[in-house]
Amino acid sequence: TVRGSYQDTGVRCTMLRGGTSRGLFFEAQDLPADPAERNDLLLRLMGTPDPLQIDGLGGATTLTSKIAVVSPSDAPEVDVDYLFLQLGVDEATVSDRQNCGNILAGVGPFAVERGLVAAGDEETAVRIRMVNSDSVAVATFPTPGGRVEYRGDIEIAGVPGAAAPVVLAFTDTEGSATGSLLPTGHVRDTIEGIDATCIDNGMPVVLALAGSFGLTGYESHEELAGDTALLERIDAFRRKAAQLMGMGDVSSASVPKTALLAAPRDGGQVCTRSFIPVRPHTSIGVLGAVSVVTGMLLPGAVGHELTADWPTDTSRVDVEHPTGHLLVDVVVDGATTPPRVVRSGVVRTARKLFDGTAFPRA
Ligand code: NQM
Repeated sequence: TVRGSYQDTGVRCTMLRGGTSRGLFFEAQDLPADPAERNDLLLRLMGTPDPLQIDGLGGATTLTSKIAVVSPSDAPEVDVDYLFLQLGVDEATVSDRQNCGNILAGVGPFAVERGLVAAGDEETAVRIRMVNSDSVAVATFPTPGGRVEYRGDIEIAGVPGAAAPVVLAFTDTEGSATGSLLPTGHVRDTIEGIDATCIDNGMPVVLALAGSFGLTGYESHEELAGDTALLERIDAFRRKAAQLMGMGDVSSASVPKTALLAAPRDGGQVCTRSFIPVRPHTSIGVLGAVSVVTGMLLPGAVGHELTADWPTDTSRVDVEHPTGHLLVDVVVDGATTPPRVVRSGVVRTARKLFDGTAFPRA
């Protein structure tokens, strides 16, 4: 059987850290073409379902249970297609309903390593179609002498040490999972009695002020993770929001995420606590942060009042999160109806951790 053969031969696999996530990267041709068979194989490689993933390659968190499937693209003006799959940890779930901007940081280097894209002499720009959201990102990273250079001096919050920059520029991220930037049709809604802005610029996210949930917004990850009553409220809130966003029943989906906002307190421009979708994030997702900032920039949105202090001469927005800062670049043209995203982007790093053959459990 197919199962048996993968246990004997294994599967060609590269593990990379992308931003603050870690994932298994595959070429599509090395995986079963049938999605059900592919998902079954991926769960057995990752060691899901098991809270420790002791018999697999996962790291016992959702941020380390991620998959990238990469293939040459037949779309015009695109080099490779990238399908992101979020695996559960203790539940046997595989979801293609969300994208991941952190794992994305590893896709360009992976494509060059595997010869899917020819490297430039100094740096390489890889045009990546993000299949989950049918949008394009351009990843630019150093390739001196035609080889990917992972070493560099860029530090990002949540990752020890420094590494080479991977600059990610996004286009067409509006409505990534829902079809529109403001999926409820409003810039502000009242959900479960709480003022909310539902926004989708790369990631569907529901924004609310931390104060609306009786929080300061400066709670630690552990405090939030231990507050069961809060997490239940967050879940009810995001499920109701999902209905208004036309996403249907999301009880087993990893989207929409929730982001709670507060005034900055560490030199940034907003302080965030995000939930993916119910467990608190140790930092914040890339596309999650891009969506948060996009929402806040819209007049009338939750948190828009905080943007009054933002410098007008820069599009670099410093987003505070539980373990540091994430700088995102978002430019919105609010003069049009509906508002239009002119550009968004972020700087990440990535590192190849191993390249070899991965063996699934039975
Ligand atoms: O928002 C976590 C992460 C993410 C997603 C999650 C992400 C993004 O931090 O682009 O990267 O939302 O589950 O990797």
